[in-house]
Amino acid sequence: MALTFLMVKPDGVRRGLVGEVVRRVEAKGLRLKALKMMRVAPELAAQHYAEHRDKPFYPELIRFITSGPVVAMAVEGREAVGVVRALMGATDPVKAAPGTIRGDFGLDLTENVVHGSDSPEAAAREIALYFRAEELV
Ligand code: 3AN
Repeated sequence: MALTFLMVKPDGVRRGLVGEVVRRVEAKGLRLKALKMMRVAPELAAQHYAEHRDKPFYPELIRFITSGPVVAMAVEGREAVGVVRALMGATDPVKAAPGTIRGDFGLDLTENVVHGSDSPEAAAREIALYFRAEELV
């Protein structure tokens, strides 16, 4: 079974969309292996977004992800990485198809409700950043 990392970002938590995101994940048939609400410290944010360090939007990314509580999840299922990306929709909510999380609930490119790993390698790295092994059930 494949594993992926999914986060409801601060805008999604603020707007009360945690239940909606979890509902869609579970309704699809994916299984929650871990879930917690937490704040992302600046050091963790820098590790999470290391690949974007040189992008012009990096400071905004760090400011936003540390701006309020998030809900982090480890999600298991067949082809979980691609399935969760499909549930999320395109990075830019303007382009995200209706029926996807970003398509239904977002308009802003930075405040785009959710984050999901983009490869199995990223998923393993991100799950290890956010969870200790004994937190995965
Ligand atoms: P995704 O979250 O779909 O994997 P990435 O990994 O390319 O997208 O980008 C990480 C985050 O950076 C996005 N979720 C989005 O919030 C932000 N982002 C990506 N591209 C831009 C951009 N051109 N301008 C502002 N923010 C961006």
